[in-house]
Amino acid sequence: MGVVNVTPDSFSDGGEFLDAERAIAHGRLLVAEGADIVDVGGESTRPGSAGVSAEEELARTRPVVQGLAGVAPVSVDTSKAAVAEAALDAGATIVNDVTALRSDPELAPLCADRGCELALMHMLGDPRTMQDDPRYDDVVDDIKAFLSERIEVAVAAGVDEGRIWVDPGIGFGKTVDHNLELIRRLGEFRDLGRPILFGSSRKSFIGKLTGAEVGDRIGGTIASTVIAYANGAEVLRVHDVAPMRQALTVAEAILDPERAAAIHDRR
Ligand code: HH2
Repeated sequence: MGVVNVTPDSFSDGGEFLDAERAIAHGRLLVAEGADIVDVGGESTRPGSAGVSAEEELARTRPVVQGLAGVAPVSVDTSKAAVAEAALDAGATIVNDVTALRSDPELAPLCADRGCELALMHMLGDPRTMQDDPRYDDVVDDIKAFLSERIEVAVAAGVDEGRIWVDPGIGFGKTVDHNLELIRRLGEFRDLGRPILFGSSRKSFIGKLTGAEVGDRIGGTIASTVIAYANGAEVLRVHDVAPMRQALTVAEAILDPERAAAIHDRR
């Protein structure tokens, strides 16, 4: 899953793709580099961010979704039903909600009605407060329980359980140690019976461990994403698709040679 942020303030690429034409060109490039999905977002969720109106978010994302819809499966990174609806109308097939249906009561019925895929992510609190001394009894067990409850909420609203993906939300209300433990024990999320989405791309725990600035965290992104893949993650959300695709092709050939051969034959 390649990231296209149509925002002025995303933590690693804010302002680069605010213009729709540039965002579409970037999405096309990510697909050419090997992305199977493009994730289009119009609101930053970086720590401390304040949020934008639905009108603004919709105006940013709709033309980009429209421009990429024929190129690859498109997901829309939003918590707002109005934005998701416009994106689904424009050709998106996946809704990626970092609040796991806690922001907008209209989002679950919309996803149920449209039969789209729905990614549910864990976040502690909201982006303004999530990094203020986050605490868990057991970070994996607590987040598994949260995701299990959010799956139930989605299913109760009519969402097909078979279309739900789960995401532990690396960096969303977690210390460096929480993030490392989540990656180390990611396989435990397989108990939920749903595909695991994982996003560590360029995140601050890599900077804290290595001292690398945000534009220079590909090595840490690859290490954490390959380990997540080895531990069962199926959808890997990254900004830097080309080096990640190469790393995953090699990881897959080592860990899952039959699947790698089948994919190789298809290409
Ligand atoms: N991370 C970000 C945004 N959306 N969605 C899922 N499912 N999982 C993630 O880990 C995730 C996400 C943050 O990254 P980015 O989009 O680059 O930054 P920003 O929120 O500042 O736009």
